[in-house]
Amino acid sequence: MKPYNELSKILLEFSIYHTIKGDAFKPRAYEMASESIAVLDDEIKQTWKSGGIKDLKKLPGIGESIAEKINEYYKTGTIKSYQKIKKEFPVEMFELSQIEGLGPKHIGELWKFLKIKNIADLSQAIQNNKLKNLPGWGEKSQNKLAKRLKLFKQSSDRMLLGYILPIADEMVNALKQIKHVKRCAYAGSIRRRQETCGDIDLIATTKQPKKIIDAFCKLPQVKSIHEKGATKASVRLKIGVDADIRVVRDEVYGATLQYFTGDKRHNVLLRQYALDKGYTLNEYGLFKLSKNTKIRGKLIACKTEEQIYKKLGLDTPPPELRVGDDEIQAAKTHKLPNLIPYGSVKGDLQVQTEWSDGSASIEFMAKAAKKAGLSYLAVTDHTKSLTIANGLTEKRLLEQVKEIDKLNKKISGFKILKGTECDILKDGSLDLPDESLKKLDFVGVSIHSYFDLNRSEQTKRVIKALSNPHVNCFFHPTCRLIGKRHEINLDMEKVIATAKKYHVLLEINCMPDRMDLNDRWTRSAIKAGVKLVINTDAHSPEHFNLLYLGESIARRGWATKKDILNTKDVKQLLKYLKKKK
Ligand code: DGT
Ligand code: CA
Ligand code: CA
Ligand code: ZN
Repeated sequence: MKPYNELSKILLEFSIYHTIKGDAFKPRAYEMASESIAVLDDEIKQTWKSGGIKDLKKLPGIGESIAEKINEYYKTGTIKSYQKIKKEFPVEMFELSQIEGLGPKHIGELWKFLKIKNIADLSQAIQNNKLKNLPGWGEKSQNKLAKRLKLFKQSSDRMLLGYILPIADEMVNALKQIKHVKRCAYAGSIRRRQETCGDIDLIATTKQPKKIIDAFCKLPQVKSIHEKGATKASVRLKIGVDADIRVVRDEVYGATLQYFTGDKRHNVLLRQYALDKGYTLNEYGLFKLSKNTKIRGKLIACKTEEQIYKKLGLDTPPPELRVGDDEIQAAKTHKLPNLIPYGSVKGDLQVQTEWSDGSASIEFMAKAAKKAGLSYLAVTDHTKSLTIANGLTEKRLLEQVKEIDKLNKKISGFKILKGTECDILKDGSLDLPDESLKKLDFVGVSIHSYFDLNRSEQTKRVIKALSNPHVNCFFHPTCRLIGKRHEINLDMEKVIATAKKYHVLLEINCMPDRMDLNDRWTRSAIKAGVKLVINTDAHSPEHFNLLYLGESIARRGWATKKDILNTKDVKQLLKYLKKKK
């Protein structure tokens, strides 16, 4: 589902391969390099072009040997040592690793015992009950994997917003460069900022449709062409989804954009609403209904969306709200919310550093956040029970607190807050004692274990954690990973009420596969009067650029600026947090 490019896939396969071989350090380095290349390929290539291996090595998480491999790939389009690995071990490691819970160790075993190379082989083996008899597997783990495989297959034809939106942007920008193009935009689920999208829907206006269609079909993102007509085309992209384009005259831009933005339910309701008022609405415009159905009625509006909604007596709902729920009613009574504008978040309150499983130092992360336009962040490294993430003990946390004090003296115009992402243990107690929590500016808590508890146990566990007087925020509350892990079984209504009672903030986590809270729970929380924060959960510097994803969810959840606490500056934020103490 991620648009891993070839190089980032290769690097991830190196990581998996070295894990299978029992290497302790290489895997993590390759994994981080793979992530960086997936997100920042263009920038990294630029760095390489201008400064070669030497500058590549300066990037966080890229050492000597990885820099050499990246160099070889950019130069020759392949890596020799990688081809050698694939001969010895001809397994689609990347593909298989996309299934939650299928780690390198398992991938190695599945090849060793059953010669499983890819997803197709795996499905077959599960169907034939082959896994349960493997050493260390059993019926239960086979069933669990079968479920995860199903979830993976269900979602594999949709792409996460965080990955598809930048590509849609690139395509729109490329088409806008063409002389004959007057306007160009993406519509559909991407414009509505849905958490996953089925395809890219583009609209362009021009007097020369053929030129635009030709240019669209030749974009570098395109892999093959499904259909190429005079005013529309449909293609397959290299990243594994389709893109459609519709080319129209500039006069009807508004009507076409409205129609193709959807969603379908919103359009159906709006069309019915228009009919009731004596109009008909389609992708070419809003027309007065004529008594004689053979004559097309008079054109009323088509140039802009605003014009169309206005002629119908409605305010224009922002695309994020167009879901066919109660937005048309709100538009009619001027009750649409004043949504939080993009770019409103001033500080990031969940940031991991190299003290636990992040890739960069506190100072580096602070500088990157500042560069991304933020004025504060909270360092929230994991705590000790999360051993795989090198979680902090009380002692190390104290050392970190001292280091942050020093850094704050050194850096100007930016504030680093002392925080934690403290694990909620199975019984709802916290992984750090109150004495440690007391010393921090910002205490976030989260669940990273026992995802399978039943509803009443899981809810009790969370309520207990949130009732600790030092807790400020509940991170990624439902723990779902889109396409990989379902929401944990939690009575969210109760959790929201608890957050309200104890003044605990709920997080909207911006990681593309988390987006947690989602739009629905965001709206419920706001209705209940709970304050929220939007955090990137950054593990490396480039993650600060993901804030817009959380803002998308906030907007889809009808949030205004005042609902999101980290739109405040650091002074006001600290004042709010102190009230609790
Ligand atoms: P997706 O691609 O599954 O993430 O979701 P959308 O909403 O982008 O759906 P898509 O690509 O099938 O169509 C784009 C928009 O075009 C959709 O939101 C509304 C409009 N549209 C497409 N087909 C129909 C239809 O049969 N009736 C109506 N009213 N609108 C349609
Ligand atoms: Ca679409
Ligand atoms: Ca479409
Ligand atoms: Zn976490």
